[in-house]
Amino acid sequence: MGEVDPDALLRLAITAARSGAELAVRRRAEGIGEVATKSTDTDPVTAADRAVEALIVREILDRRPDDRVLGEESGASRGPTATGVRWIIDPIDGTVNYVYGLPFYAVSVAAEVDGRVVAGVVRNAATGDEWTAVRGGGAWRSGRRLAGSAVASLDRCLVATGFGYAAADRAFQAGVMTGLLPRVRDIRRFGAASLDLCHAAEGLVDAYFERGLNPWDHAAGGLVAAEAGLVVSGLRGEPPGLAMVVAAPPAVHPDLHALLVDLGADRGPSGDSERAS
Ligand code: LIP
Repeated sequence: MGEVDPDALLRLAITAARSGAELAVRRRAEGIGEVATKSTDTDPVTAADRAVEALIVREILDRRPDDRVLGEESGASRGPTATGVRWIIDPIDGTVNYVYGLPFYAVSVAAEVDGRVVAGVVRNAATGDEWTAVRGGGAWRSGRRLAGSAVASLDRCLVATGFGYAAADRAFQAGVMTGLLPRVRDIRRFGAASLDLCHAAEGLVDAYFERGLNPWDHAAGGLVAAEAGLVVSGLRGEPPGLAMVVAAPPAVHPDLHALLVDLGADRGPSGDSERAS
């Protein structure tokens, strides 16, 4: 497999994400139309989710036909990859916000080489805010290098988090909140994991954690957070994944990690099955 240039992958990711974001906004202005559901009755999918993903996949594979794709709506493309490159795509992360018109929904595109994310972009389609990262090249927003929050203690942390679509998951996560809230400054629930991770990378919040995320929710945002100097992990030595994604500055990650372990935050009822696309 020839050498793959992460900067070139990032440029393609940005081009495709911008086209996707433009289409998402245009489709919303034209009227969202029928909203279907997926894993539960409160897990929405719109025709725009599917159209945006199809556009992004087409733009990428037109340029790199031998790559593979994992998309929230279309699932994983089949067969071995001739290039070692796989694109991980969330066409509209924060679909509930998109349906309601809350300006917190994003196109998230990550490029993975031999199983490791090397480039990623998250674009808030409503505001045009865009975060990018290349592994080893730092995290950026509008030409400014990001460095996360300088918070020194957990009790001063503004923590972003999120909840699942299944009532049983939310009941479990509410229990974790009961134990966490007295130990931090406050929480924020914005409704899009990719944006939460980028907000943490920029220090707009101090830390983030969530259970039940799929690769497309955190692949690009996780690289942005890591390249901003945050520790991005699961719990108990696990990598970030379905059981848990935690992102926090090195100064507070150990305490947040320990608290989430104490609260059994990665041991919920049903977060173990990937949401069927
Ligand atoms: C959303 C995540 C969010 C989570 C929601 C949902 P979607 O992804 O970004 O963090 O709390 O439950 O999973 O469904 O909008 O692509």
